[in-house]
Amino acid sequence: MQQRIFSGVQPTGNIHIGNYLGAFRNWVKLQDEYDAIYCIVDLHAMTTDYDPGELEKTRIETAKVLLALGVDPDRSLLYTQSQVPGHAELAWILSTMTPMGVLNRMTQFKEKTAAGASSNLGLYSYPVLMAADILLHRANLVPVGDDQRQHIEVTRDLAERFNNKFGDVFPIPEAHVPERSARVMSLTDPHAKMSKSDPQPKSRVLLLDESDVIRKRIRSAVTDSDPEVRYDTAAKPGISNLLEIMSACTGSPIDSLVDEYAAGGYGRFKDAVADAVIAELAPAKERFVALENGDVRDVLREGGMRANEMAETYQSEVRAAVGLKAF
Ligand code: AQP
Repeated sequence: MQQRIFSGVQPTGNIHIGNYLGAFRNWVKLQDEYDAIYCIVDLHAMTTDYDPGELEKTRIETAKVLLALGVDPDRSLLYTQSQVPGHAELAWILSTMTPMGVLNRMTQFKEKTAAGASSNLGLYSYPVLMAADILLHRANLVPVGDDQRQHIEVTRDLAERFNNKFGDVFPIPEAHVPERSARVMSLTDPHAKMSKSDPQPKSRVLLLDESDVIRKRIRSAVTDSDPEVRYDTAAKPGISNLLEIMSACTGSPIDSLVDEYAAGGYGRFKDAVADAVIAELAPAKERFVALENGDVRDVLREGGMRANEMAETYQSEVRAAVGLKAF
């Protein structure tokens, strides 16, 4: 049987090149090799402060970005999490076997609350809902950025706990993290991950940024005072981050980029990085403009119905296993 992949994205706006290079680019590639399911995880987006009207807009915009990047509804299933009640139901079942100690270790919860997010129960139990998202569809592989490794470990642990207690229901999924650019760093602080919620817009390049904005962001990226372009994440984290981004966008190995740009100063190198990012994003930006919101809604409606049918079949197996078989 064909292996299945599942992955999700929060419709929280500000989709950036980290999301693209770390995850979405693989989503597009892998849809030819795997049975692919991609989900706009709107229930997750409610775990931090949000505006309902804005959420409505960003759900459509996120789907539009994914379609523009090449997620193809004829080859993949694309839908929103709230269309499929099985996500929340399975999350509840899994939560009954999640030790608090496991959740207490989660770095994302610690980082988000330290940055000012309210420490609500939904944010705390985010990894349980994420495990449910993946296990609901019996996924074998989860294409994500490096920041999600810890959550995939929790998913594997919960799948094993469930299988040991109730029988072999879930495959044990694996993370699929790209070799390069799995953790794109902030342009204003190369020690922190590029992030949608960073209050500084200068910290990221958005997929929908105009070319002149992209160039400005990259030119102002924090680097260091020694003008040699060299890959050294400890001594030159800013330049190393730009090298990773450029390598991911051009396909050229980092060594050959270093040979080409070692001398000549940071200005020339940063301009070349900007050219590479602009060229990489241009086709998707054109397709984004051409997509109609109505068509995107149709894709999501259809995807949600199919995902719900599949989830219902799978959930009846879970209900039977845990003693909740339908009468
Ligand atoms: N900086 C990054 N580098 C590589 N991959 C990244 N991802 C996120 N940031 C980077 C990957 O993008 C996918 C979708 O992300 P998400 O929307 O589910 O996660 P997120 O945590 O909301 O994204 P951000 O930008 O990190 O936002 P905040 O500021 O809310 O924390 C995931 O596969 C993720 O690994």
